[in-house]
Amino acid sequence: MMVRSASAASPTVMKACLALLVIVATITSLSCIHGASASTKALKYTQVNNIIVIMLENWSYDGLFGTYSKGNGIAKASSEAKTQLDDNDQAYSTLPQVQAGLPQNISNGPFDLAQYFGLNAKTMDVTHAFYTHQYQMNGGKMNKYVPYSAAKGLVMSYYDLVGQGHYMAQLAQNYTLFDYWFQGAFGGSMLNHQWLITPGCPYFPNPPSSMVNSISGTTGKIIYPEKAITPDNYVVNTAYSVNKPYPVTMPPLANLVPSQNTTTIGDLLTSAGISWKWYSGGYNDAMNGTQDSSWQAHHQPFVFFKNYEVGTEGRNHLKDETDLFNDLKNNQLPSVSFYKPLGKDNMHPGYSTVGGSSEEKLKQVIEAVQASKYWNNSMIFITFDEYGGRWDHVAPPKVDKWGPGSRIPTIAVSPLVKKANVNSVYHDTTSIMKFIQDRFGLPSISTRDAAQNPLDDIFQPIVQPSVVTSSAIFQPSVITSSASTLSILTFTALISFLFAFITF
Ligand SMILES: *[C@@H]1O[C@H](CO)[C@@H](O)[C@H](O)[C@H]1NC(C)=O
Ligand SMILES: *[C@@H]1O[C@H](CO)[C@@H](O)[C@H](O)[C@H]1NC(C)=O
Ligand SMILES: *[C@@H]1O[C@H](CO)[C@@H](O)[C@H](O)[C@H]1NC(C)=O
Ligand SMILES: *[C@@H]1O[C@H](CO)[C@@H](O)[C@H](O)[C@H]1NC(C)=O
Ligand SMILES: *[C@@H]1O[C@H](CO)[C@@H](O)[C@H](O)[C@H]1NC(C)=O
Ligand SMILES: CC(=O)N[C@@H]1CO[C@H](CO)[C@@H](O)[C@@H]1O
Repeated sequence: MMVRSASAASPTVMKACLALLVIVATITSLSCIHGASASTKALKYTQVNNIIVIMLENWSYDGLFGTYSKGNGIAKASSEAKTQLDDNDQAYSTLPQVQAGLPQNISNGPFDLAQYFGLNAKTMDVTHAFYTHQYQMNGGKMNKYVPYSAAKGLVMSYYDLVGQGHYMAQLAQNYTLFDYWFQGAFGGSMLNHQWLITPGCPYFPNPPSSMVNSISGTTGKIIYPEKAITPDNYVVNTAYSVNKPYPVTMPPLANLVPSQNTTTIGDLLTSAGISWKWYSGGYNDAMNGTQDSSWQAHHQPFVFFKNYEVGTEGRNHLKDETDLFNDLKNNQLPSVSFYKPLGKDNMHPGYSTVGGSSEEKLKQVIEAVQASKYWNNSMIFITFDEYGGRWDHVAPPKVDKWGPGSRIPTIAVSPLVKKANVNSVYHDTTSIMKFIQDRFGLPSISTRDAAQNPLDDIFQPIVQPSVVTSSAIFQPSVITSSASTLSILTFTALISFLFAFITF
């Protein structure tokens, strides 16, 4: 502004003004350099206008990315973690198999499933539940997955997703993949969808006793079969809300979880006046009572909460997948979007595949964002709810009694993130709410998200403060280090000052 209005003045006055401006800019930038980390961090976050979170289903990190040489994969697993023990703590000679089509002579250890089943094949669902998961990890040795799974040796299988050229693997290679990112809580899908929106478990006062686990006094473990609720009434395994839309198969009414009243990330966004939506494949049909057979009501975390009951203001935030594509097309994407594909498109073993319609749906969404006006300032997180019962070799850090559980694949896709990058800082599902909080200046909800590591280290090096770069005097491109900023500025200021002085 100042530079432009000066154009009417005499050249001498203009040069003097320019010189003065440069000096001011230099001093300003010097003070910025002193406070560099804080201001640069804030700048990184404010580049992001739209956050899009895509949650897929039931695969561990090693299950999909264990062969990617840039990350901490299967090649780095200890033989203790690779060698599965049976009920009597003896190593299996070969993996016992119950999946039709898998031979009984596969060696005890991870194996490439593509030798038997391609990416478009459906294999059985694999046991994964809150307590069982902890027993499988065996105090961090990661060697009891097979005896604690109904799918037996199948849990040791993986796909070489990078080698297969899968679309998601390309994204992982092109943008930032996390190789030390864990599911927020132990166990399965219901709970980890909850942990995406709030760091805590649903509470069910006075639940039916048939739903409550009891702990054996002798082993200290649960008495099988594993049920949905802890002895102190927290819902940790699959259960359904009293609120619509209901599951395909309706459980007894007494088993439905009452509306929850704890704070979610949605509540924080709403209070701050920041737009957001949760989009799901199959939502409209499910609300109409014509659910797709692969509709999963327990993958709809907001539905469990009082603020999002049918008829509330909050319910307007819950939308169908078709609305996501329309909002992108019509330039109406909210600041924060969550996207949950329908069961058949979510990569979940048993009713979905890693290739086929799941891969295609992911591609459609990413390409729709890339084609929209939002892409340049967007941050897309592709993550998984949980490990799906599959082996992973990395023991999670011990944080609290709920988790975190196994490593899951997570990818940050954005023109703003480092390219071909692998991030190895500890993160879990709650890192996504942490990112949303950091971007929009929202408070944390509990100690878990409060203590979570920030994600500012995934950004590419950034252009320095706009007070410097918007000046018409110099057009620095990307300045990556404070040292070079300082020397360029000082040099330019000296030359300008000298030049102005001579002209006087
Ligand atoms: C398992 O047995 C089959 C048939 O005898 C053989 O072709 C295959 O190589 C064996 N696989 C392993 C991993 O030993
Ligand atoms: C990843 O980058 C490669 C090389 O630039 C490109 O050919 C490929 O289309 C990209 N894929 C995706 C999904 O971004
Ligand atoms: C929230 O739910 C809990 C558990 O059901 C209940 O004890 C508490 O009174 C509720 N709080 C509010 C403010 O409704
Ligand atoms: C219900 O069905 C109608 C007709 O297919 C559709 O227009 C509507 O969006 C559906 N969903 C809801 C929530 O009403
Ligand atoms: C996004 O950035 C690219 C490259 O900097 C630029 O060419 C394009 O115009 C930008 N798109 C929008 C919608 O701003
Ligand atoms: C269970 C499973 O393997 N598949 C998905 C993923 O997890 C949830 C619960 O853990 C299942 O209900 C869902 O079918």
